[in-house]
Amino acid sequence: MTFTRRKLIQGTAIAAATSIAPMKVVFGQTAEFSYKFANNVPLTHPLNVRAKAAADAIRNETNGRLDIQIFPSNQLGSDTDTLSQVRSGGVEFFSLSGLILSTLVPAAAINGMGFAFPDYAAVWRAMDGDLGAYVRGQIAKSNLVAMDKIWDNGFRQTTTSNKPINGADDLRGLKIRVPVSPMWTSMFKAFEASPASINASEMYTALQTKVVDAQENPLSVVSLFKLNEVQKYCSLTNHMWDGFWFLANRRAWERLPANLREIVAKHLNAAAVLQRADMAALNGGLQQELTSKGMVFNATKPDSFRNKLRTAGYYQEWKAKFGEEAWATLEKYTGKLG
Ligand code: X2X
Repeated sequence: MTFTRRKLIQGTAIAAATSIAPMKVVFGQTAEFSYKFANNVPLTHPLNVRAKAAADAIRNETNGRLDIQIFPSNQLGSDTDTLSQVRSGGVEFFSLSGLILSTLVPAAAINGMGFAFPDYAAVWRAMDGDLGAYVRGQIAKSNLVAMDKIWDNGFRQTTTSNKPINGADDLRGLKIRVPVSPMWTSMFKAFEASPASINASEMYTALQTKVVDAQENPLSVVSLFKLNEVQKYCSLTNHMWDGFWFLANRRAWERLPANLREIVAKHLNAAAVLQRADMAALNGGLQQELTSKGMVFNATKPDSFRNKLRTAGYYQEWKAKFGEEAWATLEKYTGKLG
């Protein structure tokens, strides 16, 4: 019996038994591979909009053999939990900031070096070039596979409930939420702030209950997580660029036949490139939108922040941690750092 006929017959039988719309049952019941994709952003984030379109395209092109279900907003657990699940295979796909991934793969934090990339052009040259290839090589040594194209999270800005940040001095003593990663803690300690490592899923509540007074994220996250409800000031610090690696559990990835893997990679990588453009368009209008909702913006100059990091030994420390090869690869795209 051919795959299609079997599918039809099964679908008809189930539909007859349950009177649920047959097409839905056919896909749901007969997908040969049913994989979960977890992430930490809401369904409305371009990452999920494009991932959903890619999942649909993959389902179609594989004739329903691979069904990818999306679990947004940390529904399956915090980033730290989900990282364990994608390593063990409980979750097949997970998109994660390289900086958080660095708790497992230290090199993955490198794109988050403070004030390294001047603009998106430099980011994509590096991440689609040798720097990204280097990091993916390191990721491959763990139990994970990273798709070639990294997705955009964005250049990060600083929001607070109590004062604008104009220069490095304003960060001193600031209770600021950062994601769980040594790169963030180290940077904000160098600024003499008081960083608290908190998963994205608990960020809103931590700000609302004043466990912390500040956080830092791209404007897209500020808006889509509605942080403007609990934060007043937004200082355009652009202190680092952060992106999401689209990760697969290695065994789950290798379980897919080669032709399916090719289809998946093709659609996910194409979706990443489209998502980058969505993010650029989204970010373009967000300052105005957030201002209309009551946030107060200010521009900053990188010099005061960079000097503070330099004096604190931040660049030296990370150069030693990443090693000569990785550092030289980064500086190929950013120019001399530190
Ligand atoms: O947790 C965050 O701040 C977020 C959503 O930007 C990341 O995934 C790093």
